[in-house]
Amino acid sequence: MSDTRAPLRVAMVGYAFMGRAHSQGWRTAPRFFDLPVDPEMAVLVGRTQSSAEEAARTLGWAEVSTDWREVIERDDIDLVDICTPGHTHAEIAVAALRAGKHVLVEKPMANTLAEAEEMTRAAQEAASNGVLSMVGFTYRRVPAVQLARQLVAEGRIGEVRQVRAQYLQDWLADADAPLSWRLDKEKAGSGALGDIGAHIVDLTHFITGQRVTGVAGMLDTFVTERPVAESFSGLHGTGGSERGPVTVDDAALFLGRLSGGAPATFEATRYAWGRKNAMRIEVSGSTGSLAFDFEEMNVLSLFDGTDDPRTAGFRRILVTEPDHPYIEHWWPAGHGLGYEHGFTHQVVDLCEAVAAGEQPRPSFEDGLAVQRVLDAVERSSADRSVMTETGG
Ligand code: SOE
Repeated sequence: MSDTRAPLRVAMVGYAFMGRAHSQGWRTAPRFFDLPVDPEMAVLVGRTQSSAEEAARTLGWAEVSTDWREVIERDDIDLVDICTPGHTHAEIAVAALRAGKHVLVEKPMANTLAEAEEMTRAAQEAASNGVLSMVGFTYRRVPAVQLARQLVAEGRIGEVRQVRAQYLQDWLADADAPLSWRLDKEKAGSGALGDIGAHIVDLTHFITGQRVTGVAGMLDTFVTERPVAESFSGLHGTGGSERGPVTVDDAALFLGRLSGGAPATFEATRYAWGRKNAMRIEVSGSTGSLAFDFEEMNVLSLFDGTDDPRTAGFRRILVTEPDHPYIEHWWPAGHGLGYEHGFTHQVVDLCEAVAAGEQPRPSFEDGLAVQRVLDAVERSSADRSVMTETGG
């Protein structure tokens, strides 16, 4: 039977860690979900022809190019997926939107607030011509996170009183872990703040349905020089004797106030020995609490404060039932999902939005809301006056 669905011809720029994760999403989504469009992994764009060709072969892209400007002008491309370091996001995204291509951009959407504002303006203009855009905050697409949002919206924990959000990793805890673009302010914009702090800000916005309206922040850099990388892949590499400067924060801690009035605490660090990808959020409400930790990503914990105190306790919900978000398309209950599934769900949701001509979320406006928080944390940290001296 012939496929009557419209093709969605994708060009992806970048093919390192995030590019591999996005490729997995594009390949897998049509195999497990009944998509309303037919995504085609058309062109992979990289800086070097031979490396791009090798990546395209491994990841399953039909063609390669070393010129994103030429690719975004092509009539046979519908969507541009941007998986490059942050300093290139704004230029590629704005140009692609103006060329009439839908855009998916990795988080954080930009390196600066000004870039994020420019991107949002371009997205709003493009939307009036039916051109859509989305930011890749993939953790929104973890089933347990979706369930948390549903339960908060249904009032299962009452009014949101407090949020505790942490993102703890340890891939930089070793002072000899080598430099990469993620440690270079020119390329990454910021360190733990934008790389992983952005995720917990977005998650707080998503789960509570509220925005962070004010912050008091502290940024710290513990290791100011590191070995220059001789080889690097994903988050790890080897360095030689030459050392270079680290120009971003290693840890970002901040207090926030949510639009509904609740206080929130945030901690993003790549220095928490033993914590590999502990993205945690706990929301305490007026009648109960919810807790999530990505290191146990198939679980959501719910405490109902109205339960009989003799038997009350955190209920450990295994979010693998067919009734849970996205799960009916996967494995039988208890078989569980992993990191890559968020990227597949992202493709599913994006394809559905494109087919319906509806704004996908997180929109560039949602990404801008996160960027405003990151920017405010940087300003707050630079302004030491937010610290009240103890005299001790
Ligand atoms: C590195 O800290 C990183 O790869 C982030 O950049 C990703 O967004 C996160 O999903 C995993 O950790």
